[in-house]
Amino acid sequence: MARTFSMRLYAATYWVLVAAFVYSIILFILPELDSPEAAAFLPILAGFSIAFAVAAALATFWPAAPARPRFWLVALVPGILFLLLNATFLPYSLSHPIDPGFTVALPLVAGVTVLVIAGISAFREARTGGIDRVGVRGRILTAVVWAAVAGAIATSFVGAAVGSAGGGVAEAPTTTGVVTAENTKFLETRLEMKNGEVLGLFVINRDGFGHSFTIDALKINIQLAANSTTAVAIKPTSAGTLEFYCAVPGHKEAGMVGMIAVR
Ligand SMILES: [Cu+2]
Repeated sequence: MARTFSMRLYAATYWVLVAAFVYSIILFILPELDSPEAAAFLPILAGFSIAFAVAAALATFWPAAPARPRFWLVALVPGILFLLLNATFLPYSLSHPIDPGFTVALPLVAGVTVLVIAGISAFREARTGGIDRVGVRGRILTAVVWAAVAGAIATSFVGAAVGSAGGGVAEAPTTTGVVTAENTKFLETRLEMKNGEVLGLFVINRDGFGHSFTIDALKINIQLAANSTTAVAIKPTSAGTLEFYCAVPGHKEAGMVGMIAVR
């Protein structure tokens, strides 16, 4: 029995996900192995990469696969499982295209969605003797979906290269300071300034992944691209303490939080 369009789409999508995983391991995990967070994530990501590769290989090469309806559903499990495991991080990554996580999160969500649709279609086709159910419209729709995903990823690369600004005030600093993000921690956690001053802060991100520099009280929320330096001008509205932190889920708890004492 020949493979239908859904079955070939299913196999191709799994290969794309394997490629995205290998990409993220090489780019985000291997350079950061000295951080416990990255080291803990490596076996999980490697394990899922292998499971995805096995599913992709069976969907591509196993001669009996087109005649086994249940295979197409069972092989969905690793994809859906990985999506569920990352459910808490995905909204942040998807809404922050400047974050390198976006380059992984978008193909992951789009890929698993396509997998589920193609898997159900392949299941029905395998049950009914391998008759191709996807017409020209379905194929055009598939091409449009993948073109949109590719376009969004390309845009995020351009955005990351251009860097991001925003937040802070458009005034010349009267004093300066530095905050460094390294291994998902802010190295400087106590800064001081006088009320009425404008603090010109250089925020250095030494990590190979994105962070944010966020001060809720001043409505400052700046995305820090991987290995970048971002300048922000801070003008407090009153004396007191300003909390700054990274808004990426889990990072504040990991140590990305500090205070600016305004006297
Ligand atoms: Cu962070």
